[in-house]
Amino acid sequence: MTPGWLAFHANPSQPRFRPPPGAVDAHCHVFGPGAQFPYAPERKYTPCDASRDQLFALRDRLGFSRNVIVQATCHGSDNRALVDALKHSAGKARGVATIKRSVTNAELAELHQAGVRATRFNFVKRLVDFTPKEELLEIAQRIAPLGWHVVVYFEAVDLPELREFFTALPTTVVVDHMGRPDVTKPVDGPEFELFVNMMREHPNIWSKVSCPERLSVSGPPARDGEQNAYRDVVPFARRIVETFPDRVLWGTDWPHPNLKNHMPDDGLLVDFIPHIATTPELQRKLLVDNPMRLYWPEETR
Ligand code: 0GY
Repeated sequence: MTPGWLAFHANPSQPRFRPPPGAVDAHCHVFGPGAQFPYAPERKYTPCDASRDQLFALRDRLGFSRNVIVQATCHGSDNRALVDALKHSAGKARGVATIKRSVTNAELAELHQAGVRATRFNFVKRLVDFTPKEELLEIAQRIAPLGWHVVVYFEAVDLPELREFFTALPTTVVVDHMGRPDVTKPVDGPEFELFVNMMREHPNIWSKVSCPERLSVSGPPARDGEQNAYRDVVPFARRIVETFPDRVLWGTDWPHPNLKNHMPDDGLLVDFIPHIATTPELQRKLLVDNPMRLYWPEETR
């Protein structure tokens, strides 16, 4: 297990970019507090405590209206912190849980009632132990009738091996962080093309264009120049937003678990949005229409 953690940014700057009304932060987490909701024994890192109230305060500060809270590996399949946050969100948060094959129908119904609308399959080897694909497929078949979808997290080098599994899933599939492309490679090179092609051929596959701070090699912005923030990630995210404007989501990834060196300023992450979604229409789809359709469909009919 990785010892220690980096604390999230204590005083994020006020973004210059104003998200459209009703904007959704569609990838963020709550952690613990560990004394109340202990971290999973099998976790590979220990995060900083990050409470629901701190998340909701950040939401308001950044100009967002809603959250999609994603279960991270440090809480394993114990979704209590997530459910607690959903229940205290006044309907402004929905969730992505981690579930095991042994989950009962009653437990699924309880998660649904709390606001869970998806399950997450994590294939990032540094984060999780291996789960056989037939188990995951069985879970996907259990959650499909609830109208839930599957969120997948993996590294670009593993896509050739995982593609067949992803494209066989019976639900909408949302890919975290564009499948973690190597942004030192060309945006139209074979590795990213494999991902773009998968989305092109499978209209049920969506992508989060999130986490430039995890993908960037050029690094964070200088204090006075967010124009250059994570600039090497821009062509990748922009390509996905412009090619699939109705199947993209964006999130802060607060409180940025498991980052070893650099902790982003969440305000500057929001200022990254107009670089990747360059028109008000693309911004509205990315931040409002798409996440609402996926997580609050009853409000968009
Ligand atoms: C993220 C990214 C990471 C961690 C997790 O579930 C997790 O622990 O997703 C990571 O280390 O890249 O999206 O929060």
